[in-house]
Amino acid sequence: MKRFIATTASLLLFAAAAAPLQARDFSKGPIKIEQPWTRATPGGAKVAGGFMKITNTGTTPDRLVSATTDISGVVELHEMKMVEGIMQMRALGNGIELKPGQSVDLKPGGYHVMFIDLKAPIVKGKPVKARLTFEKAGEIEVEFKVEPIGARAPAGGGGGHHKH
Ligand SMILES: [Cu+2]
Repeated sequence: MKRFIATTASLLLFAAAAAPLQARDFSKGPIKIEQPWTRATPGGAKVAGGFMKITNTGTTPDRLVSATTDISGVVELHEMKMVEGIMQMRALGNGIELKPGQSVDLKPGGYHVMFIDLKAPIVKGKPVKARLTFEKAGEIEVEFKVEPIGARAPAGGGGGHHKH
């Protein structure tokens, strides 16, 4: 019994030590980007969504204005919204505003980055590199971790239950 408990404890310790390595966070100036993730795409798919949490830790407003990547011809900033019972997606012509001290979640069913005209399928284990451009902070290079097809949240990072 003692041995069993010791083994369990060491496994838990291992899991706790391994967890921070999975979460990839990126930052530049006051802009902090947590856990960018996307999904593997089925063959022939031409679009994919990218998600992350962006925080403006500064005292002046900023704005995510655009993004680029090598894996798709176009990247747009989108919003998904229920309009009269119908889920609609629209391109955000003015980007995503980040007020001082504000965090914005890009997640399924809300704001997202849209990779359009994929040049190849997105596959698990091959992170997607992209550059996000902010009005004030400038360009930030990020890597989107690839979750399985149809995933609703990033794995291994607490499923979106961020500590505050
Ligand atoms: Cu979209």
